[in-house]
Amino acid sequence: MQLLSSFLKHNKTDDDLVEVIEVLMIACKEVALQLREGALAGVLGTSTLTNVQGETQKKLDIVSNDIIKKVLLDNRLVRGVASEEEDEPVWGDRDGRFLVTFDPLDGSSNIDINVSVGTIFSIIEAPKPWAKQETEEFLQSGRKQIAAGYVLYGPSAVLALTTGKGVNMFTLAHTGDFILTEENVTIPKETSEFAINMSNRRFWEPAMQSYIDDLIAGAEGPREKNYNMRWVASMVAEVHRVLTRGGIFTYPWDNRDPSKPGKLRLMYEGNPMSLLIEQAGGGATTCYDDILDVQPEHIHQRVSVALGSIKEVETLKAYHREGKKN
Ligand code: AHM
Ligand code: MG
Repeated sequence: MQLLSSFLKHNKTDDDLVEVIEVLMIACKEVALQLREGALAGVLGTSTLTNVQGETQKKLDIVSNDIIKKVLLDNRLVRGVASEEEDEPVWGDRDGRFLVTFDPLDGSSNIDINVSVGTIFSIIEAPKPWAKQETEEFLQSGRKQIAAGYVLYGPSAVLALTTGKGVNMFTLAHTGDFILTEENVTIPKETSEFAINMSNRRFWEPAMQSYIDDLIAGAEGPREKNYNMRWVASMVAEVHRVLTRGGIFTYPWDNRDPSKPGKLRLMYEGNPMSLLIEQAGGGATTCYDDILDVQPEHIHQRVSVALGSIKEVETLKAYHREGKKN
């Protein structure tokens, strides 16, 4: 039985990074407790507030954001945090080495129906720890991440973590420890399972429409095999399924609002999930380019996301390269 901290130390992870990951897990344990209590803790339902993206915030979005933000900013190694639920970065210790971005409770539309949600996080080095604290410091491409992961709050709470040397999973035990339960997670190269919100079909690019239509056509169609579909509407649960048994998950660009290249956010969702997927041998693309190579222009930027089993991701990219139309 290996505990998270001893696993990281055994793998020669930088001591400061171990400290920040441990601190983050203290916050995630508190979030897990709040979720478990649900209605008993009076945390279900919607607040009267909206976030910078105009989305109504659930009470638990705010509770989780406050817990994670406080725990991180109390640590001397954290120079600043950027959260999906905050308008601007929030600054901590000026000499801190790390910047942390997070989505405190992804999939929060699922909270009130008691379906899995999760916390997603990404850690980068502050480029100039001695300089003025400015938003631009966060605008680093996903390749610069030194650690990324999520905690899935499902039937069990599971941490999936990468520090750039593969992906490992840890399950939260009743003792409060995260214990290694899956080492060197590897995504199967091929799959027959896809995840997309089909109700948006009419808004997609023609290439995405024909790719999905061909999956649905099954054994009689050009792909010559049957595919199954899943949609939890909770990215952490979808990515966990993909890491566990393969698949392709996509929330692509659509033309509902031309100013938004997709629903998901690059810094809080796209980048950390893409690093996990690539580290487990899968692919993560905007449908054209690697998500990890996208240069962020602002912290709440959105991105088209398709990730999962490498061969399926390559096929999806080929449809887009060829601009396939029905
Ligand atoms: P959120 O960060 O506001 O919770 O939004 C992100 C979530 C993802 O977890 C999920 O993949 C997607 O939104 C579901 O969207 P939809 O409701 O359109 O199916
Ligand atoms: Mg989210």
